[in-house]
Amino acid sequence: MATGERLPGAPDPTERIVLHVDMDCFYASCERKREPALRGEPVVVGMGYEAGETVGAVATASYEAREYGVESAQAISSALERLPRRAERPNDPESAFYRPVDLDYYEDVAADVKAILHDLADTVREVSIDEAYLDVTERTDWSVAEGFARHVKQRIEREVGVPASVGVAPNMSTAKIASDHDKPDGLVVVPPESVAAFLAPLDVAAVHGVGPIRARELAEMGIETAGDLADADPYALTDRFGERGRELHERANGRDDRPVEPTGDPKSFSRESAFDGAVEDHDSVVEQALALADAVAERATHEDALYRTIGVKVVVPPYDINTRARSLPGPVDEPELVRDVAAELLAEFDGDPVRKVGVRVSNLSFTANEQAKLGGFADATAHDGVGDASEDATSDGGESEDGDAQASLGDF
Ligand code: TTP
Ligand code: MG
Repeated sequence: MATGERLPGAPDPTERIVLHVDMDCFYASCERKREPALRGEPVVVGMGYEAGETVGAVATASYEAREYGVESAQAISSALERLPRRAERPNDPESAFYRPVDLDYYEDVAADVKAILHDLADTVREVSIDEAYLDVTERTDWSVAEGFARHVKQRIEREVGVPASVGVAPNMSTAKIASDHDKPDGLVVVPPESVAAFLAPLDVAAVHGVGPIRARELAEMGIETAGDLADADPYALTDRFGERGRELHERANGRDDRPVEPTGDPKSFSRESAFDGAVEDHDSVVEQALALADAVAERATHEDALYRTIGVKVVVPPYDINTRARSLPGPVDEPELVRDVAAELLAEFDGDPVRKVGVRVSNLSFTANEQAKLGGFADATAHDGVGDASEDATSDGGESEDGDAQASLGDF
């Protein structure tokens, strides 16, 4: 039954083209924009370097300064040991220009960059002052993606005057790794057929979510490259790191089906979880889905969101993604209804092996609408067992629960 067909015209999540932009040594580049004499020189942006000051940290350093070991979050005293102030050593090339943080100015520059990004993509997810994901599936094609990415870089450089690194890949996590791969002034395109070969040789620390501590723990398990992580036993990773371990395994394998969602109110809340292998016992699948339904409904309640559509996602081995959804007559906040509808939608998959199950509420409204709770359709719908609710299906491959760039891959 659940053979993984998609509705005609429904987007295939594996066919996204995602572009990740991360500005190079951003604060330092902004300083160079207004003070061109700093171009090509070691520049350190931070606090606490003025005479009489001793406490402060480096916000960022230009790549010339990084060659001396100066880096973000370092104590300013350590930076000054490595590179004294040019003001005090005018003729010493092994010294740096220190500048204070001027966030207002950097935000102005960032706004100009973001305006260009919005012009170049239908969907832009801004994740920090100097970083954004673009879904450019409709704007380009893999055969010309490199030219498109070059155009993005050139527009930023020409119109704003600050350098960016760009990564292009079929999903967010791989695009982020790609933008980081050849910094500064990087441009790395990883088409779908190259994802595995691109990731495999990278140091495991390149995988987003692997910091120095986790990298050490992974090394203890004999995992040093992203390829090692991709080949590792996901259950061993889950034992050691919990659900996060599974996410890292997915990322190392280049799998990440989160759509690029604009910042702001989320479009949906969803949770999903993978089984240890394919599960054929329908009751177990439903039981898991009910727990997910509760978590999703709780999240919606917490965010003051009403939802009009309740959906499920069922992944059948190897990677057939099936989504089903039902729309209600009006927006509700009804945890019981999420459970009931999820269980009903899953009935279609009774007997199918299931690798992963997810629950989602969408069609959200955030205006506190007490009417919905007090007056009417919520109760009516629950009464009727949603028998008169219209049914539809979505195949968007899922949406991120909170959309954060570091959001759990377990969300859809
Ligand atoms: P990043 O993008 O992490 O760093 P970057 O742009 O300076 O350098 P890269 O070329 O490696 O991307 O952060 C963006 C800005 O955020 C950075 O310019 C300064 C600020 N920042 C801090 O203030 N403190 C920090 O610890 C970090 C990491 C960044
Ligand atoms: Mg940056």
